[in-house]
Amino acid sequence: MSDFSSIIERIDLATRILVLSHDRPDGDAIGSAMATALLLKKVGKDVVVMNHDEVPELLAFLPQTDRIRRPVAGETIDCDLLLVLDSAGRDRIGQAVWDSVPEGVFTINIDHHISNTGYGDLNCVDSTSPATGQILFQLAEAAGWKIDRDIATHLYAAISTDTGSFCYPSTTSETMRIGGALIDAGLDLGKTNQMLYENYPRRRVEAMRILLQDLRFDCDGKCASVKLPLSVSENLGLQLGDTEGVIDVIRAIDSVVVAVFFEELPNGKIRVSSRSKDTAHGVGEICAVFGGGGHTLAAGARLPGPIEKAEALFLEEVANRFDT
Ligand SMILES: [Mn+2]
Repeated sequence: MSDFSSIIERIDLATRILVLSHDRPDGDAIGSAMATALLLKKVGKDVVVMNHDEVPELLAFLPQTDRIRRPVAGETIDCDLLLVLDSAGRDRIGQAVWDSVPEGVFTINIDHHISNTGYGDLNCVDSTSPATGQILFQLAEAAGWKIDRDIATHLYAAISTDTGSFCYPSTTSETMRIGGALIDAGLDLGKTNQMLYENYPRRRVEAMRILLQDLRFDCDGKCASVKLPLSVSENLGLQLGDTEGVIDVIRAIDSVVVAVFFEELPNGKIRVSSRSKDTAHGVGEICAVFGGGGHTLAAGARLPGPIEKAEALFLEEVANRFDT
C-alpha cells in the first residue's frame, strides 16, 4: 500500500489536470483514466483525458468514454499537472500524445508494472497491485474522494479485466474488498460483467476460428502459440481490442504453461503478448530479452517483422527456459 500524501498535495494545488494512459488501451487503461478524470472533476478540477488510440468498441459502453480525446497535431493541452496511468514507460503513451503535453509540466506516474521506468517527477508504482485501478481506489480512499456509480463502474472494469475477473494469482484479499466496496458504491455487477464478457462482435469469434486452425504447440505441449498476420486482420476488419482474450483461450489448455500471441501490426512490427501459469517460467524475463516488459505472468514485447521470424526468435527463448 502506497503513501499517497504527496500525490494528494500536488493534486490539491493543481487547477487543470491532463490524464493519460497507454496506447491501444485495455480495460485498466480506460477504466483508470476515466475513474481518475471523474474523481478529479468531482473535487473541482478541470480535467482533460487523452489517449493515443480509440476506445475499443468493447469498452465504449463504459460511462462517459466520449470524454476521451485523441491528440490533434499542433495542439498543446493547457494544464498544470500531468497524471500518467498504467504505463510502464514513456514510450507506451505514443509520441503524438507527448506532443500535446506542455514542456516541463509536473508528472505523476501511477502504475503497477514491475518494469516501470520511474519516468515521473513523482512515481507511485506498486507492482504487488493487480491493476492500476486498485491503486486508484486506494488513492481515492486516502484522499476522501467519494466514489459514485460511474467511477465504481470504471474501477471495476479496470480491476476485473486485469485480474481475469478476479481469478489471476495477483488478486489479493484487498482486491476482493475493493470489489465489494464498488458494489456498495452502486456498481451494477451483472450488467457490467455481461457488457465486458458476453458482448463480443462476431468478427472476434471468426478471428478466433482462423487463429485456432494454426494453433502451435512446443515444449511437449507446455507452450501454445497463435499468430495473426495483418492480411487476416484486414480481411476480417478487426479493430483494436478484438483479439484481447484470444491468449486466455489457449492459456486455459491443461498442458499449457506459457501462451503466446503474435500479431502483425500495420507498421510491420510484431506485437507479442505472453502469459504464464507458473512463476518458475515467467514471461516478463523473456519479453525483457526483446526490450519489452510487464509482469511475471503477463508481459509483452514488440519485435521486428516478418512474423515468422519474430515467432521463431521468441519461441526459441521460451524453449530455452524449459530446457534448463
Ligand atoms: Mn494494468
